[in-house]
Amino acid sequence: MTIRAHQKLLLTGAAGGLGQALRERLKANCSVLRLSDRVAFGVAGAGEEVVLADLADAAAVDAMVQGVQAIVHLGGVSVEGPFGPILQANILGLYNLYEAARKHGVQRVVFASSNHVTGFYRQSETINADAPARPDGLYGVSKAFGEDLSRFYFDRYGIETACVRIGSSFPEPKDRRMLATWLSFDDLHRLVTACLTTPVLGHSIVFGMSDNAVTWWDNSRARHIGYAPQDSSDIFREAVYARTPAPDLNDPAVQFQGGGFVKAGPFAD
Ligand code: NAI
Ligand code: 15L
Repeated sequence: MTIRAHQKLLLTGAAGGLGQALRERLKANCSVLRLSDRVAFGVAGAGEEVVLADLADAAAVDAMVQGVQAIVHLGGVSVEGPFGPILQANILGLYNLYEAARKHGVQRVVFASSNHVTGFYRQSETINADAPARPDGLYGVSKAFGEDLSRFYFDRYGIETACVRIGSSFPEPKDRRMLATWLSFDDLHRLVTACLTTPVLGHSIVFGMSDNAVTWWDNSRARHIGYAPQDSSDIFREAVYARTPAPDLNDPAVQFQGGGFVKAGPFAD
């Protein structure tokens, strides 16, 4: 059940894949949904506001954040690549976001972190939120920075954050690895709703996954969030096995949780 816990909620990265998936779903969570991205993505509908902002532009981010009670932060570079854009969007941009949140009294943030914070754990390991970060690239490092930055803003200023280490959130799992990492769009919304509405969030790390039979992640440290996934990748297993080759166990992309990200790059800036 979705609770309309906030008057005005900000969704960044609204033009992206997950932003589009959450746009309609999040309207049930608030009276007004403010949507933001740096690229144009259409006009505001009923109950919506649209604010274009580049996360690297502190003044634009300040205006984007003013007047909201909570933020679902999806904006930023979402894959491994050259460091320049990652630095601007995921590091400087996140600092700008938390500074604006501090100035404007935002109480809670749901931060789209990533499984690539821990991508260099092996697929034969099960880890929980206490496992030290082992980023599998500069993108993963930027998300680890976001987890640390948000912890600082909680310890110092009391802004609560859920760092959601999203696995693979797409309409369906695309390959065998995603049978373990898949997060359905409806479960993503359930998880974001739980993060927005649990009474005491503090600073929490939660793995964003559906109820998949094979998993590398243990969410027992996040029980206080109250996330109960209702979907599973298991219904896709047979079809995924039929259309994909048997894995090469010597391939780092098969050995490590981060999959292909562990061997991506280096990229020229
Ligand atoms: P996406 O790449 O489709 O969307 C990201 C959005 O951020 C884009 O619309 C882009 O224009 C915007 N953006 C990029 N740089 C920006 C900047 N400097 N200023 C303002 N906006 C900027 O990514 P997707 O799949 O929707 O993911 C959303 C978030 O979730 C990302 O932060 C990503 O790292 C995270 N995530 C997603 C996963 C997935 O399976 N889809 C898995 C793990 C994490
Ligand atoms: C991510 O962090 C990316 O944003 C997404 O595009 C997927 O590649 C996902 O991880 C994944 O690991 O499958």
